[in-house]
Amino acid sequence: MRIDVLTLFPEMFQSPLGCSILKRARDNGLIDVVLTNIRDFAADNYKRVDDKPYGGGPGMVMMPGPVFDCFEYVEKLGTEKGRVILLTPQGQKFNQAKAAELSKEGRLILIAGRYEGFDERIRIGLGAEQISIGDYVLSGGELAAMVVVDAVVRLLAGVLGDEDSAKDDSFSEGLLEYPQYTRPSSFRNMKVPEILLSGDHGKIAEWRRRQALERTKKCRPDLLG
Ligand code: 6GU
Repeated sequence: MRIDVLTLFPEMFQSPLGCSILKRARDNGLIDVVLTNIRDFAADNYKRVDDKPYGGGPGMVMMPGPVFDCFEYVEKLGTEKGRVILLTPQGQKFNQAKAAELSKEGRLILIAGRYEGFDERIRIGLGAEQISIGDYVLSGGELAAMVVVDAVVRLLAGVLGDEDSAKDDSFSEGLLEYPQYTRPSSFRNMKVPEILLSGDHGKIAEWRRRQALERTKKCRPDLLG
């Protein structure tokens, strides 16, 4: 998968992309992440990318020109058109189903905004879909873009080893994950449930399923519908 990210702060992405699973996926050639700085497409000598909102009001709005020019440059870097996604609090809320859907694509083009928002003509002109990662306000779309990249990439074939397979993850079956334990079997007088030490794989699977259900009922009843 090719992932292009258009952002005013490409340096924010270096650390998440340079560690752990995302780093391994890049090193193994499973994903190609290309960061492009929208400011490089500013038209004036001050490198301006934002301006005051028409009609007044607080904050600044991302100008359409630099984002369009950046997008047109980035689009040509790849062979396929890809899904174009604006990260904005106005978007559809991101979830595991959306991550699975995006993981089927050959190319994603993510656009992270700063300031009070994008000039509306960016969304309309680029035919972009909008994604939000939750009902709270971030200072910009960069962290949201990283969340989307991480959730999508770990679903790609070959990214997770068998050891950290995604199939038992919370949400993948519409339930939270069952409780996990590792050594020691007794820690500060808290014991690992006996069943997990029993070696009876049928019983263990049944216990885990019941725990996942109970946990979901208690912590996230909304998931059970
Ligand atoms: Cl995508 N952007 C911003 N600025 N805030 C958010 C968000 C995105 N998703 C949730 N909050």
